[in-house]
Amino acid sequence: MGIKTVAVYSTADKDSLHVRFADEAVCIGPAPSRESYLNIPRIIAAAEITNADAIHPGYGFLSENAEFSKICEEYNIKFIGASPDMIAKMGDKATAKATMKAAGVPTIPGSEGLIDSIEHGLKIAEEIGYPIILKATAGGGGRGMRIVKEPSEFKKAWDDARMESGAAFGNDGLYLEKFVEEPRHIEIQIVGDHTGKACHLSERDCSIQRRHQKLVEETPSPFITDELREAMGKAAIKGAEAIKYEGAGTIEFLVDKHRNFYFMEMNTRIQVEHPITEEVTDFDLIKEQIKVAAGETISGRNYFPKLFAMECRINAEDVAHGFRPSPGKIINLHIPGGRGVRVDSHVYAGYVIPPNYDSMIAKLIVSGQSREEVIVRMKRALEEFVIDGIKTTIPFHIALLNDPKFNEGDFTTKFLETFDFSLIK
Ligand code: MV4
Repeated sequence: MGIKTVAVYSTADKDSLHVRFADEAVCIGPAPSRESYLNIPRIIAAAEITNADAIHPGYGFLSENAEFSKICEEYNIKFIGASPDMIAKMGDKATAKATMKAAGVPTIPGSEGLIDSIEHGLKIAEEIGYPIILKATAGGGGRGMRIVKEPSEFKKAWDDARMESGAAFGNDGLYLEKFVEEPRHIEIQIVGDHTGKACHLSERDCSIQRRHQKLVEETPSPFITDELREAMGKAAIKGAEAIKYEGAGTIEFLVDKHRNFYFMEMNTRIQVEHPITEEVTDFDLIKEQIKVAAGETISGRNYFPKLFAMECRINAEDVAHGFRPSPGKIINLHIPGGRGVRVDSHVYAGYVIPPNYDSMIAKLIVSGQSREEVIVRMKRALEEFVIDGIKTTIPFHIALLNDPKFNEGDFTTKFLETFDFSLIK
């Protein structure tokens, strides 16, 4: 777009590629994120001294922080993301669910808002039937959640979930819903503009997760029919337009084995897995975010892609030892390429992966004409990918892509719970 860029970085990231490639770079503090990437005054100061018009927050750290969005507003720096009110409303999961339900988006049967006592919770659980799940309203990513199979387990689950969410989020509010067994995690990418119009870019299947960390995402979902895609797309747009959502966002759904779908959460940021949607739609989602932030309107049409794409997250982790982090120096690096192969990364040969942050070091994104083509192309790319000096999730991905059930597209969010990791080097 011809826009000049300023990178901010902590001392731990001084050698990262984004720092080298940006037009300017400002160090905002030491490795601990509280003192750098989460330190709002330092980031605002970096924007002010470089005369930045806007801040793109990426997908971690302050990307869904209402306070940061508000402070950017106050300092006349355009936050390329959701408004403070939107972040707050969707960040409170019980409020988000009630908002979507009121808009006519299907939600999982459960409490109307928060539960105020064990007796109250037991009564609702009795009505909807066990198993149920208790969820932290401030949660997300699986923290502060407890499954309750029968009334005798309720009190302990309630106490544990309250304690955990209070400690983790400073908010111990819980809501309750029917527990959906063996669901799929399927999310719809949406983009909205300032006129209140939203469109969708179809779905991503993110069911391949381990401990709430996504490892592989793909589009289209092998489980989704054309009719279901249309219904989920319509529901996502209805939800987005009801809240006048502006920018790129994701509506996450749980899909049960009967292909009923239910709103789960909304992400008010660009996500790690957005490139698979880009590969099948030809949208540059970051460019869309910038255009919408600059006040442009969207085309308004919905996308039902004919192409297929998959992303494997390459993490610096030792799969054979429970995916434990494996930071250190990359001695030798070969990045795969060719038609339909995209690698998004900040690393290079000689780079030292710091132990301070998330262990994702690259995204390998493959596209093609069919799911079968994507899988063979992905296997070829994974085998060509050389990252010497550290352990990575590449051997896991190769094993997964050789799994018959995965090849059939027969998997739910529980798939990796029974996956045999023992043969992976
Ligand atoms: C659920 C569920 C089953 N039933 N809600 C996990 C993270 C949070 N975003 C919501 N999660 C779940 N909510 C009901 N009513 C199962 C999960 C869940 C899950 C969801 C998506 C992807 C992976 C998951 C792994 C375990 C549990």
